[in-house]
Amino acid sequence: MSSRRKFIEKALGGAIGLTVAPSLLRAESEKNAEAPVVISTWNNINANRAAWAALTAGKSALDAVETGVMTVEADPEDMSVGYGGRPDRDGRVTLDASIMNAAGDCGSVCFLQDIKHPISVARKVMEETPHVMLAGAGARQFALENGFQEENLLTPEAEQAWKDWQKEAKYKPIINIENHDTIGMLAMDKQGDISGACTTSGLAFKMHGRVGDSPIIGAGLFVDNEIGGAVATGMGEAIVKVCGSFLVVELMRQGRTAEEACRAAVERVVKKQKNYEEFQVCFLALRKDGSYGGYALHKGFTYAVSNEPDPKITKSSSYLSR
Ligand code: SD4
Repeated sequence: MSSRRKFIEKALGGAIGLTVAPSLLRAESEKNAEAPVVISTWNNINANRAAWAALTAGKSALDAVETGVMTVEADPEDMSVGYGGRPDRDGRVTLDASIMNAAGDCGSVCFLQDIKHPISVARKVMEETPHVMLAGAGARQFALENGFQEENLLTPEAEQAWKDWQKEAKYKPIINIENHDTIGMLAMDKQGDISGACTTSGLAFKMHGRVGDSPIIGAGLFVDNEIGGAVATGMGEAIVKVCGSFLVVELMRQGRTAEEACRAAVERVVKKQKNYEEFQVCFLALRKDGSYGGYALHKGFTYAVSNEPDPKITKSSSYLSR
C-alpha cells in the first residue's frame, strides 16, 4: 500500500469515524489510490514540475497538462515544440497540438503558425466551439480572435539549423535526434480524473503543410477516464497508421499493464511497416489505478514521472536493442 493511500484511508477514517461502512471507505481510497501523478515524454522536468504544482494546488488534470506543456512551448531551447521549434522545409514554424479531458471532450489545432501556445488554442477549440479540430489559417484566425498574439516563433538558432540543413536538403528524419522532445503529457488529479495533452512543431524540415500524429485524437493522444490515457512521440506517420494512442488505451482496457500495452502498440508498428528500423516510435501510458509505463521502438526513449515533488527520469525498454 502506498503511503499516499495510507494517508487517505487514515484521513477519511478520522474524519468520518466508525459509522462509515468499510466498503465505502475502500471505494473512496481506491478511487484516489495513487493520484496525483504526472508523466511526460522525454526529459521534460520543468513541465512536470509545473503540472505537479497545479495538481497539488487542487487544479484539475486538464489545467495541469495545459500548464505543464506550456512551459515547453515557451522554451526556445526545445527545438521540437512551440517557440524555437525547427521550421519546415520552407523555413516556417508550423505547430500541432491536442488536448483531451476526463469527460472525453477534445480539441486540437494543426498547421498553426505565429501563435506561441497552440495547446491553449486547442483547449479553446474544445471548450468554445462545436468542433474538435481547426487547421492552418482558420486556426490562426480563431486564435487571434480569442486574444492570442501573433509572434515570430523562428529563433536565430532554429533558422541557422534550417540553413545548415538546406546545404544538403535531404529529407531524412534521424532517430532520436531530429525526433526529439515533443511533449506528450498525462496527469491524474486529486479526484482521480485523467487528462492529456500533446504539442509539437513536428518533424524538422517537413514538407510545408505536413501534419503529424500529435494533433490527431487517437494517434498522438487518447484518454478514456474509465481506463487511462496514452501519448506518442516519434515518427508521426507510423503512429497515425496504427491509431497508436487509441490502441494503447484499448489494450489497457483488455487488462494489459501500461508498459505491455505500449509494447504491443510498438510491435504493431513493426509488423505493419517494413522500414521500422529507420525511425523511432515511443508510447507512454497512464492507467486509472495510477500505474504507468512506456515503450519505444529504438533505445533512448526516456520519460519524466511525478508522483512526489521531485520528478524522476525513467528509461523505457525498447524493441530494438541497438
Ligand atoms: C510528429 N510525433 O510530428 C511528432 C514528432 C515528435 O519528438 O514526436 N517529435 O510526427
